[in-house]
Amino acid sequence: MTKKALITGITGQDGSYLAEFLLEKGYEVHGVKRRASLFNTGRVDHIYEDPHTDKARFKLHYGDLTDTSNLTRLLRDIEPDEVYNLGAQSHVAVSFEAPEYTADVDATGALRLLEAIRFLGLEKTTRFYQASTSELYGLVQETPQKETTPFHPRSPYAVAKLYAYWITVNYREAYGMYACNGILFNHESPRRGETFVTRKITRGLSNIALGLEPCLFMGNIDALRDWGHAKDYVRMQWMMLQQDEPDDFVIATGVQYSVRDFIIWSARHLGVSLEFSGTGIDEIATVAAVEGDLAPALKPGDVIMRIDPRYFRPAEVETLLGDPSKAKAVLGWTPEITAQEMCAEMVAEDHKAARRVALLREHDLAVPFSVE
Ligand code: NDP
Ligand code: GDR
Repeated sequence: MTKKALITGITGQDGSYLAEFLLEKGYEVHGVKRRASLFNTGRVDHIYEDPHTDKARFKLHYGDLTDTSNLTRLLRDIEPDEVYNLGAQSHVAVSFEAPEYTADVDATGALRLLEAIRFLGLEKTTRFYQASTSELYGLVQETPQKETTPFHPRSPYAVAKLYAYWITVNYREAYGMYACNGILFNHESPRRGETFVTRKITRGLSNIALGLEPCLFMGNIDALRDWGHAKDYVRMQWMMLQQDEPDDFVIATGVQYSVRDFIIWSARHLGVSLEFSGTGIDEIATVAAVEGDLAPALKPGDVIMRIDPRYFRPAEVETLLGDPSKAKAVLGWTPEITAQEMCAEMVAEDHKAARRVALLREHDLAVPFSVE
């Protein structure tokens, strides 16, 4: 029998990799996409299948985590074997601007799905994955962080995700549901949203290297993160739903770097070495040397990074470092792609995209281009 999966957040970074992964495993994959005034399926267009053929195994449905009747109807019609709840207002800084919406989607959204599964009598047949997060640890109580480390969330996003974490545990305990939390540390890829720090850096520096942008404006570059690759992490999301008993797992690499490190690597992949000077909000990064031909717009002495306090958060998560021992011992999972390899891949992709824009401009062909 073909297994059926329902993915919320299928148009996002993880949703797109997970959909690819499950299709390769032979699943019929259903995804929830939001109505938007512009196309928002860019990350999954390459796996789109014509719904007019009987054979299509990839199906998109309009929906929203704030809409109970929509979610209930989808679950009733699809009767999925596995539900992956990846949909979220996932930006920590934005959650301070839109806290109530973030709670509605990220906290109550998880409850809506769990309750719909139960209401429809699917609680013994449908397995549920909740996209939990290292942001739960926030003000860290123990390093490295593992499944037993106490939580101390530091943003409306993290507080909403704390509710989602516990309601998942609660439905497992109360109704015997196969429901799991993956406590995932930061994971990135060339498909990462443009306003998360890694992608902002790889995209911004690629644009600067080609003269499309003057300077990168950053927030707290001393923040420390445990960065993995999204491809490695979606594999683990699936593995978590294939066990005999449901459980919660930390997914991380166990290695930590600073945002400043990520800036240095990204510049290096463009043949640019940097010098940092100044402190606090006066810190800047200046080009020390340029090698090769990837950064024709740059020369020694150019300032390509400044601090803009606009990007500081009302409460910051300064440091995160995960201990993935349990995932390794129980599931045999280890990440295959290092943070440095991932950075190289992201820079290569963003530099390619920047070259396309530069070329079109050179020939006086206007293209839509936005800078954040
Ligand atoms: P993205 O921001 O790339 O994707 C989020 C997805 O959720 C998008 O498909 C988005 O749709 C969708 N979405 C947003 N609001 C709603 C809503 N109201 N109803 C339905 N869908 C909605 O996130 P990632 O792929 O990076 O992350 C996936 C999940 O994992 C998220 O829940 C995130 O919080 C969590 N997580 C991510 C980590 C990471 O480092 N990437 C680490 C730990 C947890 P649209 O495309 O229309 O905006
Ligand atoms: P995070 O990711 O908040 O950890 O949440 P993000 O990449 O946004 O920030 C990481 C760290 O970098 C610092 N930072 C900046 N961040 C952004 N976005 N822009 C900047 O200019 C900037 N300068 C410095 C931040 O302050 C922070 O310390 C991500 C999301 O994917 C969540 O959904 C997920 O749950 C967690 O990772 C684990």
